[in-house]
Amino acid sequence: MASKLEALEHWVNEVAALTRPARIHWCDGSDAEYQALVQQMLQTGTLIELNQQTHPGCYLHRSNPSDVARVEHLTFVCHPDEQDAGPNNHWMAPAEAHAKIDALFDGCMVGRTMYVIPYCMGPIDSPLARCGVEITDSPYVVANMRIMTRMGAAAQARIEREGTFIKGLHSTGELDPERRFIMHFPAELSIKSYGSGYGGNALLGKKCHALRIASHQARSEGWLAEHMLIVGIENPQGETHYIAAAFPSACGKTNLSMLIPPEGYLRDGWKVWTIGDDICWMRPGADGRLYAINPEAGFFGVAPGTSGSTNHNALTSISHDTIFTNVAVTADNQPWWEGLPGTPAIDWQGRPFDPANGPAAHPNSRFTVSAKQCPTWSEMAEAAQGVPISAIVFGGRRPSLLPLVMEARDWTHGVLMGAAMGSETTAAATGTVGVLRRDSMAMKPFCGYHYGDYFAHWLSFDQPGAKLPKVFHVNWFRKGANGKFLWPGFGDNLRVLEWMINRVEDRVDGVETPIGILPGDGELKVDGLRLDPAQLDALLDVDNAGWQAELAAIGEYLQTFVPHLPERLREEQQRVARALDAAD
Ligand code: GTP
Ligand code: SPV
Ligand code: MN
Repeated sequence: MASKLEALEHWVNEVAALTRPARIHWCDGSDAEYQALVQQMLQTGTLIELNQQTHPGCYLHRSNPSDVARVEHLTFVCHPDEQDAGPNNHWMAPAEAHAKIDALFDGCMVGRTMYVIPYCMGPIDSPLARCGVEITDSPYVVANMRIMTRMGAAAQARIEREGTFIKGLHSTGELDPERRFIMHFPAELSIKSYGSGYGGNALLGKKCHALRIASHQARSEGWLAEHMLIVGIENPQGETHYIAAAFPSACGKTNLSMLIPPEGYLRDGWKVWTIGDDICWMRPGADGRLYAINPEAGFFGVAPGTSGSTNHNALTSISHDTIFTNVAVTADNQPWWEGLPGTPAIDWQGRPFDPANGPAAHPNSRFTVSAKQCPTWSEMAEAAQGVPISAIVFGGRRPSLLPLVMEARDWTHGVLMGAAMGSETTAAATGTVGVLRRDSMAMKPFCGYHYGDYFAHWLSFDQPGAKLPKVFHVNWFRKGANGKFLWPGFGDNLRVLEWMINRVEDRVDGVETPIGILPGDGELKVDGLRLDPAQLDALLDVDNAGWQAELAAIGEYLQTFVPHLPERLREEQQRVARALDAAD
């Protein structure tokens, strides 16, 4: 009988014939392989050694200055049916896309090594996990994939058993922005990425596979592939609730997933357990609850703003065996970014630091680190069946209007809250920063199919026997008249999570408003916080006129997904709009 690896071998040969590498290396995922790659990259200058006394096993990579973030305008979903991709994606016909990108791949690996990376997204023995193989000519990608996924022999063995895998082909090419494409072929279960070596453009297991292709598969198979962190909150009684939260890129997922409880909470015995910081795959279990896994094995986290006071757990995680990308360095060769003490000597481009050149670290500079290095990493991240989700949280950067927290009255209202999400753009993608845009479920750059169908898929989980999580919306970023954030954020966000858990457990009532249920008087624990009562009022204020305008804008936005927009969502938007009018 032909080996199930035959399909893989056949594809590798096909790619080699097109790209013509000098040699082919099949990655086994071993420590020795990783060390050899690091040594090779140190020799070629792809990696720079950082201070090994203070940061053992830590290295710096400086990417091409034109290649520092995801490129949404060059990212395509190439489904045979243009309608399937929806207005939320750039679309190209598959034949045209293949022709365009294969012309770039033609001979692109001459003189280079072609790496074959078998990987598994999710615990290797999990029925929710899925495998893929990335072919790349970038040793930096191999090293990052080793940290970010379960990569190597075990994944290859699962592929050999199952015979199915996502095909991802990547080359850094010439790093020419004019010769750069990130293409997805959901009907062929394949990805082709050319001309970028950066994060979500190049580590194909992450956004390309685990979100764009996986969301497509999830729709037809009855599960959800989401841009969400997963965190466990253990109360002093030892009960743990798992929460999944979708915030757009650079809006606080990594921070919330490993938060450190405020002092009083620590004293009382609250604990935080990190399952994932970016991606969540979930499906209904036999008991009707949603069960979630983190398909990743590492964190590709935003460096700037990460400090001992904001995210001590991240700082501890990245004190050793970490790859830094586009950060600055100090005079004694330690990694540095805005928010850390000390001063930068060399900026992210390798120039002596000069404030006239902008920030020392690139605003989208990142660290790549194994999740196991996080002090709050949970063994449950390896659980094959995943963890049961008690609450789903949506949120974004909203300087005004959106309250600190609100709860959806039911699943349909929750789906509307997710669909209506808006956030100011960040440095995680190229383009203008700080403009408000709709980013439904934080999936605007990542949903691999029509948003209208995606909303319908979300609604479809509301079935007899389903024990769905409660849905909430948060906003850590509301500003006061002085332009400063009203809410301290970070560790203190646990106060908001506690209120959610109290709602899940039916221990507090909340207050009904037209936009949802808000914390009632005294329900949000703010003791020990320097927050004057007016500030708390401002955080929880519901501005009726502002919300009427918001609902009208949401209505217009939803209209862009007609005829795929589910009628139930349209009716829900109208229900909330009417409730606001009645309260006027
Ligand atoms: P991606 O990896 O791009 O998906 O981002 P993310 O959602 O994981 O965002 P991350 O946690 O890395 O936070 C991004 C930025 O927001 C950092 O500079 C943080 O310091 C800042 N941030 C995170 N949480 C809070 C918060 O509660 N309040 C405030 N004011 N800033 C926050
Ligand atoms: C994001 O932009 O949401 C990230 C970074 O998590 S990247 O891997 O580049 O997508
Ligand atoms: Mn992300």
